[in-house]
Amino acid sequence: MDEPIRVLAGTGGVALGEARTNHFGRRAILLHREGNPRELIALAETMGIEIVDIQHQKGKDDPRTYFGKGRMQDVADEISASITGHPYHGVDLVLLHTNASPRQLVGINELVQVEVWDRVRLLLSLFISHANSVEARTQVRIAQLKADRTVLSELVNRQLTGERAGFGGGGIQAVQGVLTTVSRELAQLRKKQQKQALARKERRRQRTRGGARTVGLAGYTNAGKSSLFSVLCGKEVLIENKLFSTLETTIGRMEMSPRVLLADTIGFIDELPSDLLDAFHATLDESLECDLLLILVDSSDTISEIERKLSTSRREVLDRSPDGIVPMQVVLTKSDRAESHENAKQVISAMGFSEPLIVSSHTQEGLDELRESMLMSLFGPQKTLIVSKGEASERSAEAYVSQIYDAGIVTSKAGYEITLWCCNRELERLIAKSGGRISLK
Ligand SMILES: Nc1nc2c(ncn2[C@@H]2O[C@H](COP(=O)(O)OP(=O)(O)OP(=O)(O)O)[C@@H](O)[C@H]2O)c(=O)[nH]1
Ligand SMILES: [Mg+2]
Repeated sequence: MDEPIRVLAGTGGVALGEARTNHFGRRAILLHREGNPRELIALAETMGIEIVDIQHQKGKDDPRTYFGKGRMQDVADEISASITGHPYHGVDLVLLHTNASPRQLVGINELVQVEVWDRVRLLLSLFISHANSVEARTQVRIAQLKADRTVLSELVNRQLTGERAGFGGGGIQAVQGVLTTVSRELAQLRKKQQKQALARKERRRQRTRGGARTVGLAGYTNAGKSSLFSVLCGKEVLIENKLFSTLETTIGRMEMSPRVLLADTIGFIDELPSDLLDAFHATLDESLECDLLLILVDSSDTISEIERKLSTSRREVLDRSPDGIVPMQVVLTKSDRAESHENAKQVISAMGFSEPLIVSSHTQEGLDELRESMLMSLFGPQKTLIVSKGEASERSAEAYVSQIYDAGIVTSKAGYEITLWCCNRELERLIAKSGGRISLK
């Protein structure tokens, strides 16, 4: 494949140097108008970016420069005049607490002359630095190129309307050339993504052929999905106190219940443009197309955060489940960090969910109840089967016992009485094929 094109969405141009993937230690100023910028600050901190100043302006967005032009010029002057010792010294990034239009990104960049990221560009850069598998990189690159294309089109537009002088030596042709290359790379990446999605589908078909059931773990980013996955499956996955540590789906078998598959996946976040989330649809679908969906909520969050994050998770799940709704169960995680769960329970029930389960992956509190509730939802109540000894000439009872072990999850055995979790269809098949040797107690 050709050398990847160096475009930095939001800089208002084609970046000539190395495309950066590590932003640790960068200094930024944050501009915001409405809403609470806390989540944006957490995203920047996750990447090791230091926010040296937060500026606020009331009122409506300026369609060209987000802040009013005069105020933005003041910001630009301060950045360019800053000397050693000034808080703005070394600032090479302006963050906007909004999903900005390409026009605003380019307009601000022209004034401040440093990189400009809105929420989408910040998330993209975060995804790029966390993508460490071929599939995640393909997904993120698609999202990045789509975002870059809008900025490039804005540049072409400005040059055509005479708002901006030609870019670099090549002027408009250079930018149009890059646009063509971006479109070509996007087409190649989409093909690659389709192949990856097909391979995922095939793997899923093979896994579930033997009657395995899948439980998806969904929830806001940092809710504790990977931690729960790891403790239930005994399989190591990346767990970090960072937003978007996980970018793709990992499947594991639940310990002691190999017929239950768990799917850990990328988390949700508010106001993620659907274009961006669409880039992850193959990986997300793998965990959302399941028999039971656990929606994880961090119980150590404030009540209003719990409500906001749960409603975002629900909306994203429903938007992505056009073929009908999978049973959902809310799970309050990190119970060791919350003093009381009563208010959280009330909010969750007011949102129409059934009583949440409460767990801690760290102390293991509530895990047995969670496993039991998952099995109940997947297979219905446990059943007890009796294997008759039969005549001496007949097949040994042990052979039937072993068939029962293959068909479900056995929880106890007393002589030839066996109690297990097993779906009704499988149970009926087992009994019908046993010629009267297996019966329900
Ligand atoms: N105290 C406590 N911390 C927990 C628990 N479960 C998870 N954490 C912490 O919460 C942070 C996020 O956990 P992850 O399991 O990576 O969360 P995630 O939902 O997979 O996050 P992303 O993949 O980034 O969306 C980590 O620092 C975990 O150690 C828990 O039961 N108790
Ligand atoms: Mg994770």
